Amino acid sequence: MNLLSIAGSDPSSGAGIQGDMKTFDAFGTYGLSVITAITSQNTRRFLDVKPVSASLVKSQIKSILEDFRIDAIKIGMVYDSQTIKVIHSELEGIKIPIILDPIFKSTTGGDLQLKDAFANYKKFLIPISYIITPNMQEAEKISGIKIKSLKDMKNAAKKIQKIGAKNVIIKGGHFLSGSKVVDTLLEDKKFHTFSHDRLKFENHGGGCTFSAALCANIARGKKLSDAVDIARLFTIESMKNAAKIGSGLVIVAHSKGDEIESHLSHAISKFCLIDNIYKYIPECQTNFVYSTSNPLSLDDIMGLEGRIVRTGKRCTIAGDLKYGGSKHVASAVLEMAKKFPSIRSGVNLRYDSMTIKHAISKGLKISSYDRNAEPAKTKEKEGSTVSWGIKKAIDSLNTPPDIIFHTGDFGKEAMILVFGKTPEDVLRKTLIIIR
Ligand code: PXL
Repeated sequence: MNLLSIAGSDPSSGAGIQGDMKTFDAFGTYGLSVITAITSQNTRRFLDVKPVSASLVKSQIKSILEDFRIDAIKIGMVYDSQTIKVIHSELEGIKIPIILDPIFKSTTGGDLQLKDAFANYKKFLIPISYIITPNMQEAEKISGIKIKSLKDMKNAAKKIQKIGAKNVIIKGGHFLSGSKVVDTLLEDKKFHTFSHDRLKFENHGGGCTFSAALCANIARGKKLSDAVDIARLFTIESMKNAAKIGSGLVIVAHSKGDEIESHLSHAISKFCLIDNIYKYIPECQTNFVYSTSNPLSLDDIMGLEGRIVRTGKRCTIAGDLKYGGSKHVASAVLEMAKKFPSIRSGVNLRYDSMTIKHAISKGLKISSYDRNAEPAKTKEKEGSTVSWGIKKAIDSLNTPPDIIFHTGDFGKEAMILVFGKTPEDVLRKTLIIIR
């Protein structure tokens, strides 16, 4: 998954482009960047800002869009009208969701947008956004409504939607009794509200973290209200973990997002880069899975909805990572995890007796089963062969094998399955086997 952030540079790396790249990474996505301005700031004060020329912003956007498939775009700081106009002309009509994070002031009070750019911001960028993510002050500025109640917040969201944003999330309403903070999402015509406890200290990077996390989760195909909720919880966690890196404000510290997805996604990318790996992709192609701990069903195991496909002498990743995305490899891991709960990841490779000999010589623990010996009863049951086979292969074992293979059956391709505790562990064993 590739995401693009069009935003300003923050040398303290809590917010701006640098913060976005860290958030994208935490969700296992690849971050590309177009820099609109350079700021000089730290956790105590704001020193200076200069925009990058509009023509250079334009050519940066072109350079990314002509080469990469982009799954979602986040727009953060845009300093002046010329930049706003080129971003609009480059992105207008594009079929990629745009997450617009209005940025007017830095945490330490510096101006991040020229006053005379605001009208153009409303005219050119808000209407091309799939969702806009203002906090209370920004929502008041854009809507012209003073927000003192949930009703005002909802009216402000409607007004901002009228300006042209398809959906609106206003963050940080603090008018409820007690210490609750409320966020309001206007999704098309429907309102959703979310609330959490107010955090006690100010931090640097929370706003950018939220919109970048939202961008990642919209790209991953999450339902909008779910994407908002995941991004909120991730941001709250990052704010709670905020660290005193400099001598002023604390800086958000990102936790790992969906660790399952991020580990698996990294491992799959590395797997595809292994020299000659295409030779190990079977006819039925490859899946690579990672399970939550103690899985109960295939829905607890993440895998590719498509496959890792052999394309000439390379591998291509087809489809997205989803819980329930794999049937065969996931069934094998599910069966393994019943007896050996530490085993949570697996990949299937093309069978070759030489590969098995090599794995044995390298000290890996091997088991196997005979598909021909499967009783007619389980054969009839759709999808049960793998579970039956794995069970058979581990029945008499006291420790988990690294590899289980079978040599096929009439019309059924022989196969090797590599198991491990994590995707990295599976990757390590795969490298041992094929080198
Ligand atoms: O958090 C908003 C933001 C965005 N972009 C840049 C910033 C800040 C806040 O300070 O500096 C470059």
